[in-house]
Amino acid sequence: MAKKEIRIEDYSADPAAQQMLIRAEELGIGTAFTRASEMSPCNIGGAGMCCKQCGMGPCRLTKEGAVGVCGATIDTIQARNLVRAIAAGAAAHSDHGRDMAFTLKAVANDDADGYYIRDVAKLRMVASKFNIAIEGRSPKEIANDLADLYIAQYGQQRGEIAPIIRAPEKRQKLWREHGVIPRGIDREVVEALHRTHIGDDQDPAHLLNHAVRTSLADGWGGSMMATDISDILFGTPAPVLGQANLGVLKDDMVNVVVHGHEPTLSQMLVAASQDPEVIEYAHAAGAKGVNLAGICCTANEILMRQGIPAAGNFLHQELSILTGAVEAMVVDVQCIMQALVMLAEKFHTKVITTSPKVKIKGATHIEFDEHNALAIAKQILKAAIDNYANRGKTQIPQVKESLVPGFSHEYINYMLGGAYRGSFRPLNDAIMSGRIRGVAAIVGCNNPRSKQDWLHTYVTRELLKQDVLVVETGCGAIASAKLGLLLGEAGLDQVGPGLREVCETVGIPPVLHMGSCVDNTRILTVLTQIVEEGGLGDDIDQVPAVGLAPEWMSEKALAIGTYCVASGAYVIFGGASPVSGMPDKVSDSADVLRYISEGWEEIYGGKLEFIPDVDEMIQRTLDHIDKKRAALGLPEWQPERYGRSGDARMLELESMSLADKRAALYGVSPN
Ligand code: NFS
Repeated sequence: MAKKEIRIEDYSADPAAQQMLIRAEELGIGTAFTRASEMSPCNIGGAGMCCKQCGMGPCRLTKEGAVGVCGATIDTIQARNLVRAIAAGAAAHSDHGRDMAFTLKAVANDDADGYYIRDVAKLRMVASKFNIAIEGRSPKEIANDLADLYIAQYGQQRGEIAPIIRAPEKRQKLWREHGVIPRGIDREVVEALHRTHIGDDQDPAHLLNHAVRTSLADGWGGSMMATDISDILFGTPAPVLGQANLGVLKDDMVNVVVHGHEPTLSQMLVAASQDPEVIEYAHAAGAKGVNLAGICCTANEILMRQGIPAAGNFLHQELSILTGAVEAMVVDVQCIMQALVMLAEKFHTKVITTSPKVKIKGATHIEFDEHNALAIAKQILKAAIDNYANRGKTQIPQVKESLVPGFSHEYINYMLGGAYRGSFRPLNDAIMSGRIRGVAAIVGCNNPRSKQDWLHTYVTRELLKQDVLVVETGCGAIASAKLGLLLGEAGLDQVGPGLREVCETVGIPPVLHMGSCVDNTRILTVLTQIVEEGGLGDDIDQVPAVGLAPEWMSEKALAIGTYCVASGAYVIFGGASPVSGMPDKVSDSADVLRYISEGWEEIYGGKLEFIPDVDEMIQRTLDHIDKKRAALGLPEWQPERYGRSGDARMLELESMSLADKRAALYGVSPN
């Protein structure tokens, strides 16, 4: 069969990406886009039907009723594969949190040159949640105790990890009843590996119960602590103006692209890039200075705090090198393609690895150490500046968009009520009245198996038309940013009338950028506060909200999806399910698939589903939101009731009786 011809426009919805893909084609260079189209995914492994847990296999269960050499059934194999993926995702996020905790400890003990406690209010708030004394104590004393407490969560063997107390009480009780509260972060990850070793846990439901416990060690553990500490050390995000896409690279400056996840390195590179000594060094090399730009979640970390531009999301890492204008790509951990080194050899770009955990053959390794961070950051930037002279012909796409990121949970609280009346009340009221139909969190990666950014932005646009408030993180947020959806005024004419009123009144974009992927815990905190504020049920599963990862690809995404489900959310992933089996060949292969949807919904009120069709994804989101609204006794969503904000509406309301006013505003019948 002849291979289907793929056009550049089918690879990416982003015009900057399209320009770079044309350049790659002209230069005869392959990228993840072309490699994905040349290599079909393995449909046996992809559907979770391959077991390679021991040396008797790998066993491929492709026939009805087939079992592995040890007798393992398809359900056991799929559950084991899923548990391992979730454990890897939880390990990645949580290990990031561990390093942050070590940095906090070092800062508290004056052993981390160049780092400071920037947000003392958040430090005090977080510490007081864990009954750490704050009155009359210095920030460093408090930070030292908090760091000790957080570090202890990793090695704890019994009991419950501390941050669990931040979930709604009803949810904690449910978790306790089902025995899924993590005892210690490392313990759950290790146990996931133990249980999935040959000859261990073989009951799919029992295995998946541990997947839940491991994911909670991420969402309400490692990731949540990572977010807390990043805010304490680098500041809790508030709206700033930023820019996104490859057009942020500059022809007359030394371009340093920071790619990866941990803000400890990127924040220090920001500081070093503004250091007079470094600027002088760049001038001497004939450049106007050092231009820093981010890729992936590191981009989000420095974008939402300092407004440092984002060069792009996951699939932009190779494309940025293809501009020929990047002197150094500095990477730490996670989502870094090995292809970068081979690609960089075709240009002058230096790939610099910095983490003791990640080395890539052919890359330059300059190891980062938080105790000596500023000096190392300067050394890295000087290596990039030295490389400026080697730059050849460049082609920087003149494509970039402005955006306003930085909507932390704390800022949302503030923006709705101001400094004196900070509250979630207005948001709850807007949802209760139907002005906002519900909330969707659209998160996760790019995946070259689908057109880059298209699913993210199509789903976002369609839900906005339906008065659904959208919050975003990770590479999904950068997708929306690049296509101009994260600016206050942009596209408000295409937003539903009720949501538009709220956005205009509060002065916010209809899509709120909440940070990096570890910051998905901010969404958990927002949902908890919505519950605590009252009027939308007493647990997260009652809130009219849905989580979506339309272009997911990483194991971290599976961990996030699972902790959101366990927290009560309906979570929809795009693309293929890793546990789909081959229903036409294997009769009982739908069991794990059904269990993580219907089974988990019965227990946790949330479910995990994989829906390849984008319109079905949107329809199921809206159906779920409406179902939750109805269960709460809220009025049906009626878009024609709103959209006339401002004085005209106030005058109309003034002439009404109190009962009619209530009916008009909240849909409550006067009787
Ligand atoms: Ni999240 Fe952030 Fe992006 Fe996916 Fe990778 S960067 S941690 S995993 S690709 S969203």
